[in-house]
Formats: sequence, C-alpha cells, structure tokens
Amino acid sequence: MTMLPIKKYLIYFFFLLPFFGYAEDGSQLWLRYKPVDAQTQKQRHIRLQDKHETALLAKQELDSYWRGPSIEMHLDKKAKRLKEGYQIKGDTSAVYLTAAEPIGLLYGAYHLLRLQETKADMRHLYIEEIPDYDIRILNHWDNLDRTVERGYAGYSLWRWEELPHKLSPRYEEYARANASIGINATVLNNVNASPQILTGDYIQKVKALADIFRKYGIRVYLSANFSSPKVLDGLADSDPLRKEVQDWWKVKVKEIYQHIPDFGGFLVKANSEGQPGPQDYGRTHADGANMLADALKPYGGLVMWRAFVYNPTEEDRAKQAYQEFVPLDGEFRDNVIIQIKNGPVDFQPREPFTPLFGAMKHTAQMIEFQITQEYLGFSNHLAYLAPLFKETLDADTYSEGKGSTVARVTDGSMFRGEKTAVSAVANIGEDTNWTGHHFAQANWYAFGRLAWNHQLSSEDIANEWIRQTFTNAVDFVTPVRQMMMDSREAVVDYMMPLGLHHIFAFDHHYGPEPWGDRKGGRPDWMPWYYHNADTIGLGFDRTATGSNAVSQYYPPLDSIYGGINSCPESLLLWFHHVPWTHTMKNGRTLWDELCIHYDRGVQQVRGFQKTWDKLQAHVDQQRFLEVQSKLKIQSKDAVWWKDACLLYFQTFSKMPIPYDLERPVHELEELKKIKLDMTHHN
Ligand code: BDP
Repeated sequence: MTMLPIKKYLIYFFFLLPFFGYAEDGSQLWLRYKPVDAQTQKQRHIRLQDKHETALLAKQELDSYWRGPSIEMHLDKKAKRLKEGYQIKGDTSAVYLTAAEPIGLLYGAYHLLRLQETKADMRHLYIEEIPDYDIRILNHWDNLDRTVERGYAGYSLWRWEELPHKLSPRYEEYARANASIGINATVLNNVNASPQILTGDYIQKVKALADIFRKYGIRVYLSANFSSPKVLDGLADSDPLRKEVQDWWKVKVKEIYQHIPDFGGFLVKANSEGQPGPQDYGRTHADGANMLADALKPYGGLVMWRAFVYNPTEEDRAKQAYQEFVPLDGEFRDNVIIQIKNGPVDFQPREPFTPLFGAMKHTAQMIEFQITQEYLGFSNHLAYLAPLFKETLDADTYSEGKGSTVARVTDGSMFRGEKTAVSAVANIGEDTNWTGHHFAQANWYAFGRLAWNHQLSSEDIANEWIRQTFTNAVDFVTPVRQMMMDSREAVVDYMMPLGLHHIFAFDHHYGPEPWGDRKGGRPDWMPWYYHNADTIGLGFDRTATGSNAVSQYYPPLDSIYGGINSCPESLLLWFHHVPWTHTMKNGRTLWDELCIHYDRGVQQVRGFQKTWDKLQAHVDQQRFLEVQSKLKIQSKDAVWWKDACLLYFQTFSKMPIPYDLERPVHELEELKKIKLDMTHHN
C-alpha cells in the first residue's frame, strides 16, 4: 500500500518534533520564562516611581514575563529591617511589592516569577523575605589563562584577553542568573591567586565586569596574593608589619576603589599549600589579615581570610585549622571574616562540620562550601548537594549550648560581626549549559537559595528547581525529586561510606586509589593516611587514643563522636579505627556493612538510570540524551569505585563479600594500573 504524501510528511513531522519542537540546551538555566503577548501587557500594569537602574530592571522583567494582575512597586527607604529583602502582598486583582533597596525590588520580581513558573497558588499573597546572610558570594577558582582549578564545565567565563573592550553577553546572563537566586557577590579569581590580578591593566578588566554586575546587585571581590607588593613592585618583602608594605596595599586599594567604588574586598589563601603569607615573615594570620583590613576599612571593604591551612607534620590534618586560629580569637579587625570550609579536611562527600565553627566567639566566621564537584564525580555524576549543605548548616556545634547550629553561629543570630557571609566555590564555566551536567545547575541554584534562607528544605528547593528547569508535570517532578534527594547519599555509598574520606587517586580526586602511595609525596595527601586499613580494621582513630581531634568539639559532641557505639555510623570511620568484625547497630559486622553500602550505591545509580529513561517523554531530546549519557558514566564509575575499594580492603579483612551481593567485575591488579590523565574526565 502506498501512503498519501501528506500522511508521510505528518509522520516525519511527529517523529522530528522532539528534536526541533522542544530543543533546549540548558543555557537558559532555571530562567525559561516565556514573554507575555502585547495584549496582556496592555491589560495589566507594572507601576514604579523610582528610576534606579536596578528597580527599572525589576520592572522590565515583570513587564516582559509576568502573566498575573497589575503590580505596584514601591521603594520604602525607611523599611530598613527588610535589608535586601522585600514584602509582597496581593490577590487576584493587584499585587504590591515593597522593598527598602532597589535590589529588593529585583529579588521580589524574581520571587513572583518563580511562583508563576512553579504554578504556585497566588490567590492570596503575603510574603516577607529577609536574607539570612548579608553577603552571599560565589568563589571562582578561575585562573587568568582561563583554566579553572577544579572546574569541570569548560574554560572560565571571564575572557580576560578581550576585556575590557569586548564584553561577552554571558556576563550579563551570569549576573541575572545570580540575582534571580539572591547571590550578591563574586570573587572572580582563584584563591591560588596570580599577583597579576592587581595590576592596573587587570583592574580595568575587573572594572568592566563590575560595571555589568552592579545593576544586578552583585559586588566584585578579588583573591589577593600575599606577595603582591614584592612580586609586582619589587619591594624587598611583603612583611605585613613593615610600613612600606602597608603603604603599598593602601595605595593599591585606593586605586581599585577609584575604578570600582563598590569593590567588596579581598579573599586570601595564605600560608596554605605553598601560598605565601604572613608566616613567611614570622607574623601571624591576624597580622596579615589586619594589614589588609586597615587598607580596606576607609572604603567599607572586607577581608575574607581562609582557615584552610595545614602542614605535613605529625599532627592530624583535621585538627590544624583549629589549632592555628583559635589562639588568635579576638585579634582580628571587625572587617575581617574567617572563611572556613564546611568540613575539617577538604570538601569530602561527607565530613563532620569543622570544629572551628563556634569556637572563635570574638571573630566573625563564614562557611565555604564547594558547589563544583571536585570530590563528587566532577560534572559526570549526578549529586544534588543541598542535603550536604544543610547537613553542615543544621549541625549543632553546642558552642553556646544546644541549638548553636553552624547556621546560627555564622548568620549573626549568636555572634555579631560587621557583616555576615556565606560562600561557595562555583561550578560555572563556558559550557553551553554553564555547569557541565544539567543537574549540576541545581547545586548553584541550591546554594543561592540556602544563602538567602537556610531554613528552606532540600526537597522544596529541588521541587522549585525542577519545575522551572524542566516541567511542572507531577509525573516528572516526583521521581526526579526523589532521585535528586537520594543522589548525594548514593555517591557517599559507592565512594566513601561510613566516614571514609580522601581515598582518591593522587591529586586527581576523581577515581579510587585506596592503595595510592607516591614515593616522596606528602603523607597527608596519601589515601592510607586517611583510611589506615590493616589486618585489625579500618578508619582514622581521632579519639583520645589517637589524634584526639574529638577534643576540639564542644561537649557532649566530644564524647558522642569519641564513643565507638555513640558515634553516628555515617561518621564512624572518620573518628574511629574499627575492627572488621565490630558489630554495627543492625547486628552486621563492619565488613559486611561496608560491602552493603558500596553495593547499595551502585544499585541506586542504576535506579537513577531507570527513573530517567522512563521520563523521556517529558524532556526535550538534547537534555534527555545528555543526562542519560552522564548517568551511564556514573553507573560504570560506581562499579569501579565499589570493586576497587572492596577488593583492596579485602586484602586486609580477608573476609568474603556477602554472597547475596553482586560480584566484582574487575581484577584489583588491573584497577591499580589505571592512571588517570588530569584532563581525561573534564
Ligand atoms: C583543595 C583543592 C585545591 C585548592 C584547595 C583550596 O584540591 O585545588 O586549591 O582545596 O581550597 O580542595 O585552597
């Protein structure tokens, strides 16, 4: 039978529809608003008296995309308690948006659009939002040659060679995306900072970016290399107590503010992993930070001084930041904030919180999270990080008794610094979809939302992100949200369950190498330093019989973590060296439990593949296929991790992998031969 030509074309049309009709590449992030038609624009009005460029931007976003009733925007400079927040009142006939600052109007506009895009009930609106942290800042680890340290989404967004003359449209898109989730600051360059960033030429380039970001409420900060005076202008040294050095910084800071009047300040990595710092001259971290703080003070600038310091000594790496900084409590200027990584070692899939939080009661502290997945499968693995961020924020430090959560010791509700802040290392690059993996966009989004309101739940953030980024169809939202909620724990399970940490391939941080041992390498960069596997058991003894890191936690945490039976099992091998035959809470041996966790991680990723494949009809073809192929990689990697760790640890435990679990498919000796090429998985 021959088909009528028209029918044939129809078939082609339907077949090709998914490819053309819905093509999306992720470049729009969660901002997939559809412009309203002229008719709607005529019927409803977006009213605004103010002429501030940021307020006008808010009006413009609503004019273009708001489908609801007319909106009255109002700037009430007296409503200071709102800070950068806003108030929304309204019903089906009118909406009133009030803010104390123009940026509050913009944030309020994005809030309304978020409600619209997620199909929220907007019949009666009474919303008041005040941000939990004053400064909500991204840290870019971007180098001036446009490589990105621990970046897995292509080259840096900042095209330094073209700046300040040529401006990529992505600068503004970046600013808009950040504003839409409340991020109001950015550090443009790597903490391993090139001194060049502070030259006159680069200040012009930075100014060009700051000029674009300003209208979106984003302030620019820079990572400063402590040796800049010596390197850039040939001073004899960069000793912070020498007047010539102090004057050099004062002149430099003045030059920056001449071009960037709202410059935020400096982020500094000093005396850490080979970076220069005040200790090179026998001075303290406080001496170094205060010198910079004094230079910035007249302009309202801040110093974010990192506590990520450790040296290859006999002392447990996890204890060193605390030992270094606690004695300096109270010595820092009030425009210094100590920036502390969420965990005491280094952005592992799971760590306890850093005991420094709450331990310096006279020094402002801020958290540094990592959005980029340096230790969670780069941009190949799906790992939704809101649960990780929340785990730290909600952790109780007991510093002033029960309820002294990390969130509360940093958000100003317990200790008052000049400004409160929260930061995270960005996962953004030049890739079309910005973050390498479509689902990694959710981690940028989640950081912004939690920096604004740390009480939001991970589920709610996932929910609104999915609805805006993909679709409101419940058949899609529900399983995808479940997959996201399970994903971080799945990574922990197939990489480093029960408190294991840092057993990665040397310096690579992607694949497993629990056997790793580089001749002459720093012991605190070797996996065995962390897992301590031997014929008796596994794990790092951080109790009183070991490094006694538990003593850095306030009671009762010190004894909770210190007891092999009271320690949460999710952190057991972080704090204890546990016999292979130790009985876990469920009655299994440690060895069996370890095997079961690794196996569960693998099974979960396979479950994600099934979930995703079933949802094809809900997703445009490009994003569907791209996520599908990343899940294949993740699935293979999970088996690789499981086999590598179990086969290696089995050489110590000498116990069988429980027979009802899937058997290894690799030979240990083959896995040992894998040498990861640094660029291989980027
Ligand atoms: C580690 C990274 C390294 C960073 C360092 C830091 O491996 O690239 O420079 O942290 O935070 O996680 O300074």
